[in-house]
Amino acid sequence: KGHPPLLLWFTGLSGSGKSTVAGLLEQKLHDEGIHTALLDGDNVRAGLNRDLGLSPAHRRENIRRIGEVAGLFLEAGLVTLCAFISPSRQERDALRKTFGDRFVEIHVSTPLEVCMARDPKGLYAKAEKGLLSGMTGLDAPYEPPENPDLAIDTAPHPPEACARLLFDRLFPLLKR
Ligand code: GGZ
Repeated sequence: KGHPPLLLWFTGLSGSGKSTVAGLLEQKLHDEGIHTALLDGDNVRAGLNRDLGLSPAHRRENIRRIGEVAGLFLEAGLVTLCAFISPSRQERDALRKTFGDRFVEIHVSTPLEVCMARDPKGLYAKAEKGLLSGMTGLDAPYEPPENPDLAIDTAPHPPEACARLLFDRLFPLLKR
């Protein structure tokens, strides 16, 4: 009985749909009796990491701390979903090194133009007006994964369909 702990790591641009799809996937896993935890910008940057901004050093520290928390959740046996831009390949590769086969990298590969059109928080518009600097994808780097375990573009499909697709790929890994 039970299932192996996994770290489902969502990486992608702001507005790519990471949190939305991760949240829907979590519900589906939960419906199958799988114990989960979800970490994303909304619950981590408001509390644990509220002292951190968006400079390269702070983004690194953000991801480092999240990796530590994820490690504790894995030890507790949870399937842990993390949804952060995590723009740096080096940091994501470090997570893979730490967690080995338990680390599942999911690239939410929605194109920048689509993210910019969505612009749910108005950040891209602000950045284009010169009111915000260091916006990922514009004047701050995003390094896409070279070999993600899974990739999903949320432009052509609604979030629910994206979550279903990921669920169908991931659920077999959880049966032992
Ligand atoms: C990127 C920014 C920026 C800049 C504020 N660049 O999509 P959101 O709004 O809701 O989530 C983003 C969040 C960045 O959080 P992460 O912890 O995922 O980033 S990282 O992994 O790089 O540490 C975005 C908002 O903050 N935001 N300014 N300049 N996103």
